[in-house]
Amino acid sequence: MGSRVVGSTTAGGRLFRELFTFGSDSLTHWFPSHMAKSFKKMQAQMKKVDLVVEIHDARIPFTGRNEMMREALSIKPHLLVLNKKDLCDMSKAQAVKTRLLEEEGIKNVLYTNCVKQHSDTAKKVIPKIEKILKEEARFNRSEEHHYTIMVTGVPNVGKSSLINAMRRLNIKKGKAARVGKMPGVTRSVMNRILVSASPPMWLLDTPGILTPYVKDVETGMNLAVCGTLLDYMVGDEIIADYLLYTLNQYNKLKYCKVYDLDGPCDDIFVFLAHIAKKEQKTIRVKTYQGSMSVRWNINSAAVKFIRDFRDGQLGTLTLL
Ligand SMILES: Nc1nc2c(ncn2[C@@H]2O[C@H](COP(=O)(O)OP(=O)(O)OP(=O)(O)O)[C@@H](O)[C@H]2O)c(=O)[nH]1
Ligand SMILES: [Mg+2]
Repeated sequence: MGSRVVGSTTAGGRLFRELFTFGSDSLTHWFPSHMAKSFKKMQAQMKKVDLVVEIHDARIPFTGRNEMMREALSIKPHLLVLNKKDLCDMSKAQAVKTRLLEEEGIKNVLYTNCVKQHSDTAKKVIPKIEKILKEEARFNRSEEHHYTIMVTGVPNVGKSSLINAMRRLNIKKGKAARVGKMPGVTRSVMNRILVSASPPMWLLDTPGILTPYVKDVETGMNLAVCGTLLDYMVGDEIIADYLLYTLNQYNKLKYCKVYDLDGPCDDIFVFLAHIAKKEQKTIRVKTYQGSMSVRWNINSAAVKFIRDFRDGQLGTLTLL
């Protein structure tokens, strides 16, 4: 992995850092054995599958999708679902769709929000799948009257949530797939889950699979900010620093109001110390002399900043 990301100099006329530097190369390889096993299993299941629904985080439509998986599964009709619509900047949606078509030939794109109370957008998935299968006549198994759909994507983008939302909305059934805040909740390719009675449609939930090598620092950090890598592998303070850098570059300055700052800040330690003071987050540390001393808890402030962003408290963001 390279060591820096180049950004623009100003946002709203203010001067920010031009580069994001990343000290180590340790982020390049994360491919736990369950991912390798699942990938093989998914390839083996392919012949039974009518269409692949690839889910990705709507905040990072152009980074982090698994290229290896894309090639392996491209033999089937494909729908790209950009989930977490509530967290992305929807004013960019048309530009995103145009660029996906022009650069990658992806013509079927749908935005969804799978959080329980707002999951109506998931209703559009089945009609869209039916439409694609009708249009792509060569894939249409006319003798069959039911569909098997494989749901793929990198970790934590909402694959299991989409399956549950579709079940809830179409057949009024409860949760069938486990969901969680941390990546890596689904560990193996699951049995088929019924999500629609008419037409009968079964979905295969799969574990999030990353490419074995994250190709550059920007991709790695974008995945990290969106909670796709395990935070401890990257480091809370590094993720927080990249997030601050990115919010400034995109002129997304709602954080100033949320944390009562007079203006934007580009120094992560000044910024985290401010949050720690505001939230009264302290930590007791042992000094060289052996006595205990109370300090501002920078790490806990970083965790709060990242969590606030992921919960949508700091506004919406789409990284182009
Ligand atoms: N804000 C928001 N959060 C979502 C949405 N969809 C899912 N989530 C949350 O994202 C997290 C991950 O959801 P999962 O459905 O477990 O994701 P997954 O892709 O199955 O994850 P793995 O099985 O770990 O690969 C959970 O905390 C969900 O509640 C959405 O549309 N908006
Ligand atoms: Mg899952």
